[in-house]
Amino acid sequence: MSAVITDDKIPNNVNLSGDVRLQRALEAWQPKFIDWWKEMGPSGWMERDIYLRTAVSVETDGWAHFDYVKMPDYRWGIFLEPKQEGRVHGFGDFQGQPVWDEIPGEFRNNLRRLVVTQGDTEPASVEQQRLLGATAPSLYDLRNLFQVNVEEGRHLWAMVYLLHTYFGRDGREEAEELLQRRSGDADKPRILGAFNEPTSHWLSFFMFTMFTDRDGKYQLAALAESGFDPLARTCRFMLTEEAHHMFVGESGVQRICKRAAELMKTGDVRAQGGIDLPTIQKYLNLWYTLSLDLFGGEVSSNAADAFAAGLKGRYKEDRYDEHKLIGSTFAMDVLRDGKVVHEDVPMRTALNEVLRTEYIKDCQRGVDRWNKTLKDEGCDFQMKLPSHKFHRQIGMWSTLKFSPDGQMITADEWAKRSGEWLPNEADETFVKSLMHAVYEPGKMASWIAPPAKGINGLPEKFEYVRP
Ligand code: BYC
Repeated sequence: MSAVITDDKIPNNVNLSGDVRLQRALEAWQPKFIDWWKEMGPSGWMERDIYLRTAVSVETDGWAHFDYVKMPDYRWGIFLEPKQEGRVHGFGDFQGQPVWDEIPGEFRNNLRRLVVTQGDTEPASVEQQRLLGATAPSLYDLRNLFQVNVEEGRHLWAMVYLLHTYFGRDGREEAEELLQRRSGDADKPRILGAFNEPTSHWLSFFMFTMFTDRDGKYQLAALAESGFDPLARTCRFMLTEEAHHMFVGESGVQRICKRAAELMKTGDVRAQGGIDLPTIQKYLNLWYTLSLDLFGGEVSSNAADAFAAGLKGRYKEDRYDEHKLIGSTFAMDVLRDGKVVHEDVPMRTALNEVLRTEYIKDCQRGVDRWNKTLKDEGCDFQMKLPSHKFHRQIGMWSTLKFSPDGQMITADEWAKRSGEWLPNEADETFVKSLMHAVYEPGKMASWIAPPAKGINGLPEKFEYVRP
């Protein structure tokens, strides 16, 4: 195990050449991945030189090496954080015992399910975004889209490595299926809801990277605590890459808000080619609530089992004093006989809600920064996260209807009003009507403000994607 990533056919820091059988199996999967990338990756951009960051080592100074690369030549590979000698289980029934380098048989199925679910999201997001290059608001944004895409491709590699190495034949079959499911496909959809939703324009892309990638941050952080050490180490390295994706989303929406606020000073935002703030709020409502669903049910025996077995912990487990969670409870809203009541729920079964609560706080911090931008522009409108009960499709709130401020409403009222709260067809048509590619270095589409600075210290007018 070294920090340096090799130049092998499959770049890695796990001494892949020391395990010929595994190396062969992954080398057989590699061309299928490339075929999938060419078919389902960014459409029409494969021959272009893109200014991308690639990992050359897992050390702080090595994971962000910038250069022009053609996307199919990107160094997808297997990068794990170095092993910490003496690491022990940090939580659950095995707390204090040495972490595992192999999976005990009784936990194999549960762990495989988590790894497959995580792995499935990565190619799904690339599929969702594959047509966006045709309408990029600038070369800067185009390059950021591709950076996100190639890294999601690498995150698929991270999970496929685990499947091939630790799950035998089942794992190899799952790795094949990860390349066969398709986002939004009626017959073989991706596993989780949000990853089958269309990301048909850049406002949805920025909301996706703000809210859905942020779910990724929290899920990966929970898996980074795992007592199955190879999973923990691979997720830790993935988290370093994930931060950029959320930056793309948060700063993207912030720039759209800024532009709207600027245009408000001179007239109607839409008429001047901007996206008005109430429309931005609707897309926030949509993508935030789709992403809330990704945390699973509020009360979940799956979550309790994963915690007990030491497979999936909480966000930054170190912050807590108690790590077994036997006998403790979490106070949360639940449904009892059709009514919302606040109740103590056994902590282990409430862990999806605990993680979702941390996520909500993090989303609020981002929304606060957007609101500061609006205020600085002299604008009174403030963006707001809707209630966690609003527009849910997974968990206990999905059986009823709630308004954005969390009031229970009838199905009739929902039918009448949901078009005020979520993007309707007219909004979707309007937003799409603004999406025209701007490929001239330094130029921006009418609906988005320029970024505060360029990539890697370069100017905003740098040619991030060569013609
Ligand atoms: N859609 O006990 P429950 C990312 C299913 S994003 C559809 O309530 P559990 C990324 C569930 O599978 C991070 N089905 O939930 C971001 C189960 O089905 P089975 C991805 C759903 O299991 C942007 C049943 O409902 N990370 O990285 O405690 C770009 C009851 O489940 C959904 C992970 O997913 C849904 N939303 O928790 C690129 C981490 N939710 O098994 C990448 C690994 C639940 O009964 N996964 N179901 O048939 C997990 O930790 C858990 O599987 C979940 C669900 C948190 C997702």
